[in-house]
Amino acid sequence: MSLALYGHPFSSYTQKALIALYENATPFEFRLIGPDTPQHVAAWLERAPAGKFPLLLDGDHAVSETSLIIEYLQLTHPGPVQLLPADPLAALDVRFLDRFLDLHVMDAMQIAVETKLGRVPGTPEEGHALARQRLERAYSWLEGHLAGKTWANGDAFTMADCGAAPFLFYADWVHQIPDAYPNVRAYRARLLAHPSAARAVEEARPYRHLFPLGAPDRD
Ligand SMILES: N[C@@H](CCC(=O)N[C@@H](CS)C(=O)NCC(=O)O)C(=O)O
Repeated sequence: MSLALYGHPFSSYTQKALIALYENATPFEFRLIGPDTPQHVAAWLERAPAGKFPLLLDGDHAVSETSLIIEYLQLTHPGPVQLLPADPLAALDVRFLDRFLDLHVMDAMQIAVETKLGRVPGTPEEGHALARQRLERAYSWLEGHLAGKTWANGDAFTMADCGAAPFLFYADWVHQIPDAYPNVRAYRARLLAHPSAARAVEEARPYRHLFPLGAPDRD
């Protein structure tokens, strides 16, 4: 079946799915969700249970939630790069890291964005302060965890790294990773130099001005 991904290049979750697709050179059609493509918006909304993107369409079968999209791709369109280890316990470690990065890096970063956009209660200053506090805690844990590792789970690039690239990319814009966390800084730099992640982040460059807190002039 042919694959289509509905999303937007600027969206960190879209980038997470794109990185998985690029990593295995999986053929797919990208269907941009935007004002110029109402047909894609309609097709996506019809199938997205919570109105979130990205959404993967495999023929008539729709898959939401990026972690599940990546797991689905591995099951149905496996490539040379195994984004989840075959060993179930090792796969659990990757799923934990994927959750940690999503819930404690991405969600923390989003607090600053959501308060700035007025989508949740609180002032932008309060939101930014809370985001910084939570990101500091996440960076601190990651600093110890990443010691001696190339990627989040060790030597192999996994599903956790697909999310880590866009999440740490934007998190650093909200709360710049302090010098006290050299492992996290080096990991972010390695991610941004990794071809699949570099491609996804580069494709978002034309949209950076949309970042509501103002886009810092750094990658
Ligand atoms: N847990 C979801 C999160 C998806 C998500 O929040 N996507 C954002 C774009 S980055 C979105 O759809 N935002 C639109 C909205 O919340 O209205 C996943 O992993 O796919």
